[in-house]
Amino acid sequence: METPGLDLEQSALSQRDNLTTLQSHILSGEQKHPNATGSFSWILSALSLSAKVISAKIRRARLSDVLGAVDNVNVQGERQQKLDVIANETLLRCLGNRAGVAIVASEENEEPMILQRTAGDGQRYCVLFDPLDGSSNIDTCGGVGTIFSILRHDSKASTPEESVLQAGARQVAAGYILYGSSTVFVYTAGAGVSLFVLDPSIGAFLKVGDDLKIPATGKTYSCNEGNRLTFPAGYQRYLDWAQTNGYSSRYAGAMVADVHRVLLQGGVFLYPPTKKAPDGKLRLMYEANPMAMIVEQAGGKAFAGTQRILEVQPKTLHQRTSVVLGSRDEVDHVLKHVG
Ligand code: AHM
Ligand code: MG
Repeated sequence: METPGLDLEQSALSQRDNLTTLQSHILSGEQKHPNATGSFSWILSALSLSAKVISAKIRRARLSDVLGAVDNVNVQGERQQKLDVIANETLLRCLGNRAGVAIVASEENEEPMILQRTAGDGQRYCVLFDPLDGSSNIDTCGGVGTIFSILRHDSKASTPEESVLQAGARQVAAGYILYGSSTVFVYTAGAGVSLFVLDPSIGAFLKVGDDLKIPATGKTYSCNEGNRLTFPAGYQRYLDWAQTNGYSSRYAGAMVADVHRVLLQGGVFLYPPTKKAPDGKLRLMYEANPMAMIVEQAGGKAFAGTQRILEVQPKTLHQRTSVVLGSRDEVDHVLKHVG
């Protein structure tokens, strides 16, 4: 039977593949857990709704007044782009009425927000997100994304911040949405990584890949080489080694786009410490942890210096970290020079 508007011949799905939407994937995941309350599924469906709304806004950039900067400076001291603000508000509005969400924390807001104050039932979650990663790409039609991390809420914590300050290894789920030449939703709940593509003609994310695996090798490195002279010596030695061994450089300037390429094609993504950002630029809780969970679930590796990112115990919500992640063997090559 054909679904109106869905051109199966043109899609990656063959005529014989079953069609699975993100929604049905989530529901079948829930059925595997007899004690599930449905809270977790509602959160994922809120994230899927946010992704569709944000994607639609991005697709209309330049047609609607969504480009450029607003007057605000966010908690990171960066000028917010209009779409940063729109994406942040969309996520807050979609997650705001979901019963399972106890706390949300956004890269754009200084403090985590408490959404529900009722007594904890052990099934409530903290949702952390970077609403629009790589937003400096927006004005030039480059790839941008949303990154999210879901943690169990600690109802005994005395402050919202205390509840969310958990090592990445304790994430219940993590994922990202890449608004690129198509909109893709990549997610893991700890049992492999699944990939969905938004079919705009029917308004649904369709599954195109399950249990993704990063190739163990890939002769591509992805970093901002403009900072090379201020990288610690080990990273500079790694780049010398990579360049003399025939590696190519690929850098989109948006972590979501760069990590997505590494996930599908292999290679390594690195954002080392620099003179300007001695602890690294990327945020542990909003960017590094969720990406590290996805990469590890896909058989890759993710390190901050010589420590596994997922084992770093966060001290503050907006903490920065250096990042090396991607194909198993490629991360090892970097660590051999850095360690
Ligand atoms: P953002 O969340 O403010 O957009 O910043 C994070 C982005 C990452 O997506 C990307 O990997 C990195 O910053 C690029 O930084 P640089 O311009 O220093 O290379
Ligand atoms: Mg970001």
